[in-house]
Amino acid sequence: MANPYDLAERASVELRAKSGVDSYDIVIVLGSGWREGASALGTPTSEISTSTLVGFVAPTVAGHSGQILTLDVGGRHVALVSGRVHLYEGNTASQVCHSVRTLIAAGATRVVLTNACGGIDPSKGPGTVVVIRDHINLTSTSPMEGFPPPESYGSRFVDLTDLYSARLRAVVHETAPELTEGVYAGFRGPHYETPAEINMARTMGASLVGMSTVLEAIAARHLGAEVLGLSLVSNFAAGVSPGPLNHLEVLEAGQNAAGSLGALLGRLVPVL
Ligand code: 8IG
Repeated sequence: MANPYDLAERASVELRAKSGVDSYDIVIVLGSGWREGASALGTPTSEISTSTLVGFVAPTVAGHSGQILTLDVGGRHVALVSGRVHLYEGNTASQVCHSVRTLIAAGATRVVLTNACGGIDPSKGPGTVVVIRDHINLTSTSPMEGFPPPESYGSRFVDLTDLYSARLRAVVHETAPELTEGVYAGFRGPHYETPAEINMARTMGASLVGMSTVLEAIAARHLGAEVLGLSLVSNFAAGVSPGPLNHLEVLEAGQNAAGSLGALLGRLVPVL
């Protein structure tokens, strides 16, 4: 097993050489549903396949290689990561966090994690975007398990009291006052939850459930970045609405929301 911090450092050197951008400002990890809308941010100055960078594993979604798109948005150097990888694909926590660590090593100080998720709160139905206020990590793992971080990267331990940056959340609420906040429960998946598990998550204070984001958020905070989490509710979680979950509905919610997600990112990026 390679040291994940060294791997990210090496990948960042490769990325900067290929993109010609010496220091990034913002990285946006695109969850399902968010990729289509992201074209609203402008035309990329480079598109790099993650298969050409050290340490990246390929997403298992058929026909999609991972990509890092570089864009200039109002003078900010922005990286869009498409083709996120998950624990449920058989990856380690370090592999899941490699893109975030690589972009932070390449200078990014703000990390925007987007996802599609299930909604526990009946007032936040499919199509609603929610700002993540906090999370509950139910994956039973941590991206910081294993190798101790290099000394320059700070402690082996990290305080998560302000994991989802209060500053960035305030900026979002100023720019997009229609958005509410919620607590995201991160499960391993890939099965959806039982109604009893959704009851558990609700009782614990969660209003959103998903299979991504929590590990990347921890890894980013550990490396000193500010974290913003944006969830697109794509379905009601198990037991919240009477019927079963339908994967087609999930995909449809993403397609229907694409335009508004892109517009939202376009408003937010210049002020983050
Ligand atoms: I989209 O209902 C989407 N992702 N765990 N539960 C979990 N992940 C999800 C769900 C859901 N919907």
